[in-house]
Amino acid sequence: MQRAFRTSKNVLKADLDKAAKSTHSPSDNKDSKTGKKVEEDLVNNGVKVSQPRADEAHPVKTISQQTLVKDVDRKEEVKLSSKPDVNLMSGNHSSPVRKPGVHKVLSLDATNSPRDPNAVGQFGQAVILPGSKDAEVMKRWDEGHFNVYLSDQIPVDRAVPDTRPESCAQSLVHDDLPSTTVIFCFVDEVWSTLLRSVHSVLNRSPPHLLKEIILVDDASTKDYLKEQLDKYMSQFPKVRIVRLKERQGLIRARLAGAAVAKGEVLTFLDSHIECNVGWLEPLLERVYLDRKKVPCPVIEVISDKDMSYMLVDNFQRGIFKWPLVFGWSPVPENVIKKNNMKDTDPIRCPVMAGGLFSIDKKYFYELGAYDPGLDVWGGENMEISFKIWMCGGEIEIIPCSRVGHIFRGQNPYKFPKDRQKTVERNLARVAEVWLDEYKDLFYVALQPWTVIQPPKRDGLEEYRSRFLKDICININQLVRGCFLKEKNI
Ligand SMILES: [Mn+2]
Repeated sequence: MQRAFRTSKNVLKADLDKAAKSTHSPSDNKDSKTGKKVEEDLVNNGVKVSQPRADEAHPVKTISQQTLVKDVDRKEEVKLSSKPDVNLMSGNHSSPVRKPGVHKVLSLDATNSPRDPNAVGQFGQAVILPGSKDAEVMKRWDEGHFNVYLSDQIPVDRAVPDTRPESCAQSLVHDDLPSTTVIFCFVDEVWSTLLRSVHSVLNRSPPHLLKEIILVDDASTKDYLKEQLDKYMSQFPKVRIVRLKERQGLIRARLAGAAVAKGEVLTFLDSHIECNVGWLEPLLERVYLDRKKVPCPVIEVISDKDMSYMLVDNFQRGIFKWPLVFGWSPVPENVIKKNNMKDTDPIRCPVMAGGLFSIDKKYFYELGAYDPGLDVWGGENMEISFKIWMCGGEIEIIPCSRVGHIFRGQNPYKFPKDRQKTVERNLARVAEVWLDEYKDLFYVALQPWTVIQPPKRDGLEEYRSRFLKDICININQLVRGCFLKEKNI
């Protein structure tokens, strides 16, 4: 499956040549990720690749809103979980033996008050604003680099279409799944999208599995994110706010959230998302089956213009191209046929997009969490992905877990230092620490783009050896292992 990894020296050489010829645009000023653009990329290249972003979209599937609304109306029978069976053994055997039961995944969608079916954007429908609102829309666009004016009109707990493959609602999960802490990190997030993110988790997660929601405020400057947010969130006992005194960037903000998390599993989410029904249990089920599995939901698209909730193609996996550029690639047709893959089966991925995933908390720390030498944002998804695969884990996309995400044309906030340099420096560090001789592929591919100095090696070896020593293999062993498995040797 891991075609992004290569094995022999010949292939290495071919990749170096290819990488040297390829060009990479340093520009990140792409238009917002409309489905059309993504599909064109796929047609042209087979693989969609862009600047490294932790929050890339799957290719969008075009579907009429009518179909979506029909899906929303479909009533799901919700069965409440029965308590796990506990058999107390008789005689001298005093320890209880748990016989885990299973239940149909809970398709919960609670609200505090009845939903208004006529509300703006209800059911994830596209909203076309009259032309007279254009000036207002443009005025507020830069607050979040999406249609903030429209977002503010949409209920914070709107319904979205249930976009899961048909049989997901029938799938079984264990009664005794681990609990999770959901961590949102944000800086100057738009009020309505932050609230919608939090409500979607509160409304659509089984309460016994949601230990808490931690909001990490990475030194926001907006007034409404201070007292007003404290007051609003105080009505939800499960929501806690952690304030960072100085801007730390996404990577260290996540570490701050993880440090105080009480759940057995950490679930990282972006702060401009909407979780779909039944999103959580399928993720926790994978961790329950193997604590080293790192499941990611399918990332669906909330339009930055009309705020509609859009379906994405199935069978997409996260890959990277040199120089460690994240992208999506469809699982080849023959692989789907050969493995008799269903649209509900987990899809193993070499790397994750990075914005949304669950991970066993203990395993996260066994992996050394994120390399603290990484700065602000960028490259952390590559770092954690390599460590997961080298250290006994697996990254999976879970088609029965779906989360909508607003894809913005650009980051609405500033990097403390130069954005491109920060990301490249992070990627170079990841290559230096983990990729051994494969790091040459990174530097060769980078050359047409920019010239950077490799980071000083001080401390890098120590960082790696701390984790590699006991539980991890190196990149060569990983590549060889994947190759041999694929060839059934
Ligand atoms: Mn995002």
